[in-house]
Amino acid sequence: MWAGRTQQSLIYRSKMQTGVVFLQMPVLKLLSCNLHFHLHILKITMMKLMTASALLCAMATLTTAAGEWYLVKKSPSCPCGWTEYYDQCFIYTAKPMSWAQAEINCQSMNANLASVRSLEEYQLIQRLISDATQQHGFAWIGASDAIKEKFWFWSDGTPFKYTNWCTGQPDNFRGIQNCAYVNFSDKKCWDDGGCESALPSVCAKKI
Ligand SMILES: [Ca+2]
Ligand SMILES: [Ca+2]
Repeated sequence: MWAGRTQQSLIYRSKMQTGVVFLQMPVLKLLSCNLHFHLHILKITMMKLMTASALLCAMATLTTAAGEWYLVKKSPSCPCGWTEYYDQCFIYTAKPMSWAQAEINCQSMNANLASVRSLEEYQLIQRLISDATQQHGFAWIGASDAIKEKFWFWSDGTPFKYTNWCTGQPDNFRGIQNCAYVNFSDKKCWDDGGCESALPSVCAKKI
C-alpha cells in the first residue's frame, strides 16, 4: 500500500523482498547507517519510473500524479562503521590487544582478524588504519604460526597464499614470534611479532 504523499510520509513500495524500495527524499535523509541500509539511489521522474517498472517486471505500474521519486536498491551491506570491500566488511579497532584478544574481539562481532588475499586488500587495510589514525601504525591481522612454526594460517580459514612480509620476515625472532602485524618498517610490510604484544587490529567478515 502507498501511504499518503506528504513530505513527512514514509512512502515505500512493499518490494523489500526483492531489495527494491521507492522512497521520497525526506525519507532518504532519515535513513542512517543505524538501519544498516546501503543505498544505491537513482533519481527518477515519473516517466522514467514507468520504464523502470517495466524493467522490474514484478513491479506494479504507478498511476499516481507526477513528482520526483527515488528508486532505492537495498543491497547486502556492512553494519554501521564497517567498510565494504567486494564481499567483505572491514573494521579497525584502535584499542591495543594481544593477538588472541583481538581475534576474540573480532569473533564477538561475527568476524575474524582480517585475512589478506591480495595487494588491493592489504592497501584497503592500510587505508582503514591511516583514515582512523592519520598514521601508518601497526595492527594485527589474522595470520599466525602459533600452532606449528613456519605453518602460517589465517584465523578465518582462508588459504594462506598472498603475503607481504618485509625482507627477512617472518624471522621468529628469539623463537617467540607467531603472529603477523602490518605496517612494519619504512616499507610498511608485514612482520611476525610476539602474540602477547598489545596492538590495534583489523577485523573482517564476509557479507
Ligand atoms: Ca613463528
Ligand atoms: Ca619478526
